[in-house]
Amino acid sequence: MKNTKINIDFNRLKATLEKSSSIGTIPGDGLRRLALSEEDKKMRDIFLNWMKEAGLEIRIDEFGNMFGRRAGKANLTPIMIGSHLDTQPNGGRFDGVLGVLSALEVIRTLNDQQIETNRPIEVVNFTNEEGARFEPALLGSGGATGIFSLDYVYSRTDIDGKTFDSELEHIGYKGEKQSPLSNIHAFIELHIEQGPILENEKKEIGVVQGVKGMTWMELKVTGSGGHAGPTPMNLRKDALMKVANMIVYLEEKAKQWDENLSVTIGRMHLSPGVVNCIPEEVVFSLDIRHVKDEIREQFIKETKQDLQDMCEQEQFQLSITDLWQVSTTHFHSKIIKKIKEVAEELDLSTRELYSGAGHDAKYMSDICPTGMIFLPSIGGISHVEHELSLDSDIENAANVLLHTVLKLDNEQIK
Ligand code: HGY
Ligand code: MN
Ligand code: MN
Repeated sequence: MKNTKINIDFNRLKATLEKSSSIGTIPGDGLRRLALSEEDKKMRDIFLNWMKEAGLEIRIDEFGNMFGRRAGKANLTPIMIGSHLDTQPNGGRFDGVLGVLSALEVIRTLNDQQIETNRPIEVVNFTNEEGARFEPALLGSGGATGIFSLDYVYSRTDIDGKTFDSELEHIGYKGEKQSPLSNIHAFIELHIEQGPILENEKKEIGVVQGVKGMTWMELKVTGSGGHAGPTPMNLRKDALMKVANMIVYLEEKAKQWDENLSVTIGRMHLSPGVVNCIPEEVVFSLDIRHVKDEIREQFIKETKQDLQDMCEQEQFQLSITDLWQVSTTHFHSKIIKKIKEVAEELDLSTRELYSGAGHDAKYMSDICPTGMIFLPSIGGISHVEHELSLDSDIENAANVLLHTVLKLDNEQIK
């Protein structure tokens, strides 16, 4: 840390992070803290306590989003900072968590330094950012910003058929219905990059320009079942063999299409799903992302047609369900500028980039000036147990968050 008046207390942030890293642990240094699970509840309870200890005014909304407000001198619109505490089933210790705990550290530092900001500062933990247990992603921030209706969010079910509604009730975080978030001065989210750019280019801070657009779909291929033994190969309509061809086609088309296009099949279920029965039906997910909406949309249009043709040619049925889609988000130019200024004032090297990962900042950007601060991910990896970021990078990014808040507190943005 170089030439600045105040710093966050990194040892305290590290201890806070270590406490979080002990909730929902899985082998390989990872975390399994699925939204609205017992582990999520445990972490929420601890975070709630930390917010109370920091003297914050607590608010929990109908989506289980947790807010903690530190009053400002004047009753101005707040600066909001935060991210998510839920993880992937094989998640790491930093994705989302760092954004929430760094926000808490900013509050604790302002308290230590007895700094009275002009504006209220609000810390937030958004529910179900990952979309791992309840699809799609960003249900908490999407609900809070009025994108998703309460009924839609509450009706989402996990793999066991449990609803968001019942699970939120069960963990005791179903708050009061509130009107959609509005009148927020700015939202800043600190997050690990989850990609290789900052590390490869040896840059300390990522000044995020926006979030890539993405589409989630579910495809169901239906063929014919049968006995694994006596059924001749040429008489089969094996849904899994068909899907295998479709996947090879998807990979080849994506690679030829554009190096910035990503296509992922993350979830698959086949039935009947036993050794000696020919798969009759396969259901699988498709996650398609690109920073240019028109490129992503054109790829999807062509792919849908090609996959239909591939199935019809051999009398397979294909049904495609659109689960979720968001267009590319471009963050507020003045916020981007401020984050860059702060990083440079702290003598930190910067790199502007778009995020390939989705974030709550995407929906917050629809309702207020928004920006993100990235720190490097070791090996550029995330959504795995051994996701890792260096202490020095964590400290740098948290200080950029602190000073961005202070800079925004004194300046007009609109
Ligand atoms: O899907 C995403 O990019 C985020 O991790 N939820
Ligand atoms: Mn995240
Ligand atoms: Mn994630």
